[in-house]
Amino acid sequence: MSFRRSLLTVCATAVASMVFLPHAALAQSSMVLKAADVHPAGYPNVVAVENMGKKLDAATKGRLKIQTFPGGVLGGEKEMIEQTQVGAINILRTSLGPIGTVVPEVNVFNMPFVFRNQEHMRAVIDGPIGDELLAKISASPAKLVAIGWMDGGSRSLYTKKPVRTPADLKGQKIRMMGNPLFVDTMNAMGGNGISMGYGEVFTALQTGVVDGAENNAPSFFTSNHFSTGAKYYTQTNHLIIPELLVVSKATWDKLSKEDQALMKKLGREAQMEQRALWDKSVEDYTAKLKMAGVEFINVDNKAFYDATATVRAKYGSNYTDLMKRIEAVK
Ligand code: GTR
Repeated sequence: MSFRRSLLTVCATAVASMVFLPHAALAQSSMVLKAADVHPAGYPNVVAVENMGKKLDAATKGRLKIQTFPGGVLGGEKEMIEQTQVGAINILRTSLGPIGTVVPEVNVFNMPFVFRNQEHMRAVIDGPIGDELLAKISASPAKLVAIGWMDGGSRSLYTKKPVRTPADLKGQKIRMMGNPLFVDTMNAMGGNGISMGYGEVFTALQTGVVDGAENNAPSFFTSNHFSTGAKYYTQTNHLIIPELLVVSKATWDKLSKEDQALMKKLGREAQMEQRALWDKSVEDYTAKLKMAGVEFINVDNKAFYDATATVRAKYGSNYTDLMKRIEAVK
């Protein structure tokens, strides 16, 4: 084929494909979605979002991709929520804790001991109540579209002095996530709750600005907080807070209906995939913490449950019916 003929063939094919391409496909531009997380590469939530990106890439033939920014490189969780609200970050995996300050309706899941255990929390987020809360976030003025839950296990206390009862927390400054509900929770548990971003906790523990903090085993290990002398890990399991995958509303509105449906489907798949990775990582990091000399202290958490009744009464009065429905989930 001569050069001229082959050029003509290329042009003709290009014109034909433009003619036959559906209008919607022409309108959909390529996008690389920035996905942020405070956790490092390899953490279950980060891996689940990376895998979601691979599926999205394959399903859209490279038109939509996800680029992950782990390790808090785009800021602390509070700042990342703000950046997602304005569309500077497209996808965010965040704890529901700080989301409670922008969508107060979700605080029902942020209350101490609202779930009986992790299985109960999973049954709730997988069912109609979980869907309702995702919808509430998306319908709120927060400019976030919630496309799936993730597992954050349960949070327990780590301190430099052993804690067995609420009385042992007296005078101890304990870092809590940024939401007044958590400061109230720690104060009710007997300590002094100090609200602070995740990225500042290591130095605060090292310098004695705080005496302890609270988190799940994977976060306790990967944040290196255990290496600051906070080596007593009291199994209070006081907060079982699910985590979220949200898309910036500004980004969402640029997606076609089909792409939005695809993102929702992949968000739900990420929810299930992260859970399997999560269970494995809790086991691994628990073993690593023990190897590093962390002492796990088992307690009867009834005393902590009773101490926080005032917090459930104060915040729960906004969700009396919902709390009954949560309790009724088997
Ligand atoms: C982790 C959670 C993070 C962050 C952190 C914290 O368990 O996965 O999203 O909220 O806790 O304590 O700030």
